[in-house]
Amino acid sequence: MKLERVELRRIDIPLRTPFRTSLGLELNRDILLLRVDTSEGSGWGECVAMPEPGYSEEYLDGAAEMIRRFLLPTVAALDVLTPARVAAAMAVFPGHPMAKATVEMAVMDAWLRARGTSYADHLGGVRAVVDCGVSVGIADTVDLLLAEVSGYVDQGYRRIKLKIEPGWDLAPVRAIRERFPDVALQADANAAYTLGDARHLAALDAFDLVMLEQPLPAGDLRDHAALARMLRTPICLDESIASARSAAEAVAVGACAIVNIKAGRVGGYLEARRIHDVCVANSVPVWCGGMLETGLGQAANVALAALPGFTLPADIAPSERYFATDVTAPITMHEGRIAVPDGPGLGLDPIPEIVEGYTTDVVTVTRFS
Ligand code: NPG
Repeated sequence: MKLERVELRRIDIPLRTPFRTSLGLELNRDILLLRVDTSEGSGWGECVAMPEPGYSEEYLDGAAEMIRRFLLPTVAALDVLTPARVAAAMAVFPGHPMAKATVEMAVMDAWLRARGTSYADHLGGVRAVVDCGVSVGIADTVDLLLAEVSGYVDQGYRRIKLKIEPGWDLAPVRAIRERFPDVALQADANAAYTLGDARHLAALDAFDLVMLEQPLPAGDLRDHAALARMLRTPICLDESIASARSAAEAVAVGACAIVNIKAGRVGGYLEARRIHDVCVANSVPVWCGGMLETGLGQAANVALAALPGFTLPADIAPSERYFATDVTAPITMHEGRIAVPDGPGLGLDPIPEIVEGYTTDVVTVTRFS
């Protein structure tokens, strides 16, 4: 399989509900979709970088530039394209995991479609359905949050995750726990605290959380380990885990008891699977994170979440949670679960007219060097 033509397509697809995190990001979804045409057919990738750096140093224009100038020429120079070879070739460049994951995702889709194999089968999925959790952004008031979360509980989500930050933590968590004593509840700080906040964060222990996600900055493994010793609530890491190697280190130093796996954060689905394997070997439960993806990214995430070590509900929700009209046939949830696609590749196709309607820019590349 050889690379023949690539399309970098920017779409502007409004989110139905504004999503605010401790990063101060009010996100509208300006998204980069990558279409690769190869000698054996086409595939799609989706870049999870946001328009601005914040969650990590990557941002959308930078990722697009990285893909176009450096990753595509490297991949096009390969005589035989396989997902593993593509990932290995891109590894000569340090960093840029979201850019790399986009290219790997598209090549893997094309390669699997040509072989009639689904993403889930290729990655080693064992489940036909995955449990959905919902991630709830910071609200203006606790009453508004209660109303929003009530809706999600009624829709059947199997876990609620609340975004927290200094000034928006104990009160919203307490209110949700009092109203919904039995719901599986967790909090995500997106690195908004320091170890000096340990006593304050320990007050979350009263609310029986499944986990506290990424309380401290990404590089602070030692501080996370110290915090973990002071809290009963299990610590989960997201931003800190960049690779299977860093997952092994975080677990070894006691920085986390649970790992959030996002392919975009770690450079692709193959590295995501290796993190899963390291965690399973260490009896550390994992779950699949989300970055407000369209149906394309969600399809790949659902496939990943079908692996055996993904024992906690994912940040994976039906299309209607995110967009009035998704770029694929809508992903639907039944009794808090989403079915793992079983068609070749991603198992879902972008709908051309819908994608066209959202498109703000297309760059086509046919000569790679
Ligand atoms: O995809 O349902 C979803 C959203 C999950 O909360 C979510 N993502 O920190 O994990 C995160 C967060 C995020 C989204 C962070 C967008 C940055 C940008």
